[in-house]
Amino acid sequence: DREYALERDCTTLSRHVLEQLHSFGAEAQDLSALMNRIALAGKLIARRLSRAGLMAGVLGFTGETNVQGESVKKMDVYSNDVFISVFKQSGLVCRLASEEMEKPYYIPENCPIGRYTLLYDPIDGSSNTDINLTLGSIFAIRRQQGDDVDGSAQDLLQDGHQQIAAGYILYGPSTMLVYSIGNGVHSFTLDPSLGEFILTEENITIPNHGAIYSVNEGNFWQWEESFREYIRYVHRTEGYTARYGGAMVGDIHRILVQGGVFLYPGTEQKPEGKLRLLYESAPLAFLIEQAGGRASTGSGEIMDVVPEKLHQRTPLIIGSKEDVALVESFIEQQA
Ligand code: AHM
Ligand code: MG
Repeated sequence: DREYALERDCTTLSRHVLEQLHSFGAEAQDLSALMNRIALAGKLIARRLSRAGLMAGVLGFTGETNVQGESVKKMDVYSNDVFISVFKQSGLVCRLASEEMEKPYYIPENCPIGRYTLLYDPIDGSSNTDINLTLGSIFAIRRQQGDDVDGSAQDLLQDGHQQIAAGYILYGPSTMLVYSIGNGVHSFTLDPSLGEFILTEENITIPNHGAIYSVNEGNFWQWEESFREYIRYVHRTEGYTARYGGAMVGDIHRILVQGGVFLYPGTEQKPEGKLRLLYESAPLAFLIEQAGGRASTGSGEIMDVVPEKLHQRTPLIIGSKEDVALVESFIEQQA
């Protein structure tokens, strides 16, 4: 037996996506092209991040405030632009909606044929940007519904079941891409020397329970009592451990692999919490459910929430089935 690992090296993301697409019929080529472009965006962002500390003008703030009221970083802008650039002249995506743009960005030359919308958070965990820590990008693909004649994107205001693909790119010690097109969850690691994402694990399943709870406990006194009760339970019960990295792509990746629960509850000042439904919570919910986990708002499934506006926020409890159910049981007790 030769031990080149050639078989593994050749299991690239693009080959894998093609193999997954049997049930998509005429759309298969489109989806494979979409995933390839998302991968290219991930490579461009990863390349810039890996040299950020060596180059002038990459790190720090732009001085602007985005639609969320958050200070914008140069990497947020760059990464937002990367996704737009890779989808220009693709003929695939007529519009992109992101955390950094108040309204969707239209690519008019794609619109006659581009049947998809890309929803994305270009840099998840922005506070980690300037200190060389884990970051992510989150994405989801939806079919264009209707004509959106007035450009208000009303047709995007639908539940998470309308997503046809979702995933994230994790910028850690290595760059990983994790995706689902409704047929399991699969992870890939970027081999920088090949410029290819190579299969790491196919059909990932999240454990039904895990030791990790991941939440910003600095908000403890701003939560509803039910969340305080849950945290008190975790503190006095053996077998729990806290992990919170400031970028939920990293925290949720850990939970996908090891089990546990990530929470971002509502606070007094922000009853809906911080995280946005369409390009943060819903894509991650799609992915985690595909891996056998759950995602809840505390009163229902994330996947069932129909937003009223593009940048709508929602509380998020996501991870292993049993751990999500345990948090919910504390909410029910207080109700
Ligand atoms: P961002 O996309 O603007 O970076 O916000 C999302 C991030 C999550 O990745 C992370 O879990 C959370 O915000 C951290 O917020 P906080 O500092 O309030 O705990
Ligand atoms: Mg984000």
